[in-house]
Amino acid sequence: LSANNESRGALVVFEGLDRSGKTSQCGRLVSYLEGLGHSVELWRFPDRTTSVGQMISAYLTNKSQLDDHTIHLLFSANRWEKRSMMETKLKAGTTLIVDRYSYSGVAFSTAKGLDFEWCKAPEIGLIAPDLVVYLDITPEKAAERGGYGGERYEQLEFQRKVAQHYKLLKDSSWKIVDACQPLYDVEIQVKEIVLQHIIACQKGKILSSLWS
Ligand code: 2DT
Repeated sequence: LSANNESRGALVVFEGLDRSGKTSQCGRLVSYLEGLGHSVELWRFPDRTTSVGQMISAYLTNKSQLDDHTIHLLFSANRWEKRSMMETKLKAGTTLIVDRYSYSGVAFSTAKGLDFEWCKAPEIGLIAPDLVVYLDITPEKAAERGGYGGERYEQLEFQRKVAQHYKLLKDSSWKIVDACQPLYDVEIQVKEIVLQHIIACQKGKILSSLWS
């Protein structure tokens, strides 16, 4: 199943509320795909390693205060600064498993009260995912999983709003997976869906842009 030179990698994005299991599922999936011989990388947004990412990290950990529009644009800039590398990797045949993307950007900022179309605008022209896996869990169940960290946004009332706004973003690239199931059942479903999409990309599915 390893990619040949002519086939591209798939852009697979994981979205969902905090504590929905995104990070564990992404990690397990990447190990599984590596085991099958795929060229695959695990990415996440925000990417806190860049200078923009460090500003975002300071904001999320309450070490700095920023206007809501400003932080929104920084999250977007953090994706734009990785865009060309993303395209290069995909075209070279590497599948990217990405923990959060533009949907988090729009869902979280609109949950604070920013305008939906305004929030989408800076994302236009970024690479559209081939697949968005939405790990679906109610905010209450997610909270029961214990220990939101101390970061901004990790509060039940706010997560309720985020959940409502995620729903407005759902399109044909989304697959909703019930994240209340045992971890292992979620994992099996995720693997199956993702493999189908990797194969479609190898067969020549074209790359497209957000939000068209
Ligand atoms: P992690 O806990 O997954 O590192 O996320 N967020 C994320 C936004 O508000 N806008 C964005 O564009 C992205 C990618 C979601 C950190 C927090 O940042 C939020 C949770």
